[in-house]
Amino acid sequence: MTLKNIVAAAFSLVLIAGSAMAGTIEIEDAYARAASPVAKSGAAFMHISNNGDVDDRLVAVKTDVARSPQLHTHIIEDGIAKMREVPEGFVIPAHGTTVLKRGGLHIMLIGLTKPFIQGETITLTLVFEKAGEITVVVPVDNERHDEMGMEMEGMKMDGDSMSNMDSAAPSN
Ligand SMILES: [Cu+2]
Repeated sequence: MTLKNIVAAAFSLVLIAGSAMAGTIEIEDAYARAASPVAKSGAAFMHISNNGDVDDRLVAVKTDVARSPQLHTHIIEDGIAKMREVPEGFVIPAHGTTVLKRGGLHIMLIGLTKPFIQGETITLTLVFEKAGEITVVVPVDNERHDEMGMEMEGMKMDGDSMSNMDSAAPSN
């Protein structure tokens, strides 16, 4: 076992509360962020692995930190990066990992009920089609930059969801 694996294993034990051993789903490297202390929306990212023999699907997220948690992806339309809700959810393939990251699939937290303070944690309950509900304690890391360094500042939202967003400070 490499040091990285050991760290990841320890990290996931800390992150997953309660039903960590239930089902075949494993959550690693979760973090959440918002663009500023007054941002009205935030986002969460993580690696979701499926150790089972059948595909599963993340279909919803429940949390008390946002009035409207949504599953989002990014698309490029007319050369502009935009976010779209994914109503069917995210497939977690059997013996595979689905990565939620900046610029890609993510959990959008619209209508924050509290500021995201660096170093604090939020609690998300992920609802899977087969594995059921898994509650994850997610550290807030507003300062983290993913490997691609893809910044989404200024990105536009489509449609009605725009009015729910903090357009002055998109947080993803
Ligand atoms: Cu989004």
